[in-house]
Amino acid sequence: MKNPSLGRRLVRRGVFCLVLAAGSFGVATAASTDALAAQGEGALRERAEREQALFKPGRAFRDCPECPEMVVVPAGSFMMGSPHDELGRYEYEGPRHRVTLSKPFAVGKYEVTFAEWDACVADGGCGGYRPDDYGWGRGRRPVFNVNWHAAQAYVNWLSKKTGKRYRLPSEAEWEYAARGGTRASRYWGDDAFGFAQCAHANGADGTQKARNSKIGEVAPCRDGFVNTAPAGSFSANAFGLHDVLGNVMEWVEDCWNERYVGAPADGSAWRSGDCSGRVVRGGSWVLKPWHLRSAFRFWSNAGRNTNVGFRVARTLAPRILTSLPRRSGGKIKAPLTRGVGGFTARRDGEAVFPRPSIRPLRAYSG
Ligand SMILES: [Ca+2]
Ligand SMILES: [Ca+2]
Repeated sequence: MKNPSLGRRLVRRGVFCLVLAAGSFGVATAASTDALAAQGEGALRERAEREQALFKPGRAFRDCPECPEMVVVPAGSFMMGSPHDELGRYEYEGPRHRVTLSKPFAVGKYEVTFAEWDACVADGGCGGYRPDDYGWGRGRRPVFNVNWHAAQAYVNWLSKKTGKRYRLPSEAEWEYAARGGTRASRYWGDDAFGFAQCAHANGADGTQKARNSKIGEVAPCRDGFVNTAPAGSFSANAFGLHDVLGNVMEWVEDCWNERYVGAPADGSAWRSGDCSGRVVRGGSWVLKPWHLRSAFRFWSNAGRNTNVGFRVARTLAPRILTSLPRRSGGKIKAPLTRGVGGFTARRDGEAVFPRPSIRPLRAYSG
């Protein structure tokens, strides 16, 4: 990376090998009858109601049997980064700044597991790559040995499979989701020395120390896991998300920047900076208590290692509706859709509607 002093600082702080070696909108032309018009309107309203129900904050859902379970996170505003007096903070967690997410979005309830990854491979996705679990177990353990590009392959597979817009969370979305509305350094409070950590997150702990007395400082408790833990072994935060802190660090979309100066304030990913390194968040099973904080951030390059996995995010397209199908030339043009609402999502997360006959209605309240 471009900043060797940063690496040295981290090594001094004990991050050790965190070098982290790593629709077809077919438009049907229906008969011009009032009955069909009413039918079209009713179908659209029904779809809108389904979307509305789906987007209720806190709701968990799954887009396919093999897909990760998702949770709807509400729109909101928060202060990103750590305050100067937060114990264990790094300079690159500042300056603290306000970020406003104007729309709800969905994020994985858990880190992506080996079982979920293997389903991608079995379905012909993920480049056929089968990451080594080092004998720790697959199943519900979080996948690791996946670099940022591999994570992209997974979300692309999910998007293709479901027709939904799956992606990595932006760094801002990740921190907002991890905080779950809290301002403390961790979602369970300001637990600077990790006394309460073992009930909430899998980090370096007494269990690990018992196995290897040479490791340095650990949380003064036992969480029961020497390395990774099956997803959901620890408590959820207020948004219903598990393992945001600890277990494996999580890739986000953003390029690395040493400071938040110039960072997006709208929750979007920061796609400029040093893009040879991508941001990882949350600390891991091997990291010290001061790394398991909502504001802690670091980067990794294209390497693979046991520290880093990911969780997915999903754009929730705006609720549709409501202009009725427009009559045109004595015809009613009604969309035949593959997905709810009949829109696709662009890369920037905006919905794209197939025809001007339906206008998106920004139904979110910030
Ligand atoms: Ca542990
Ligand atoms: Ca994690």
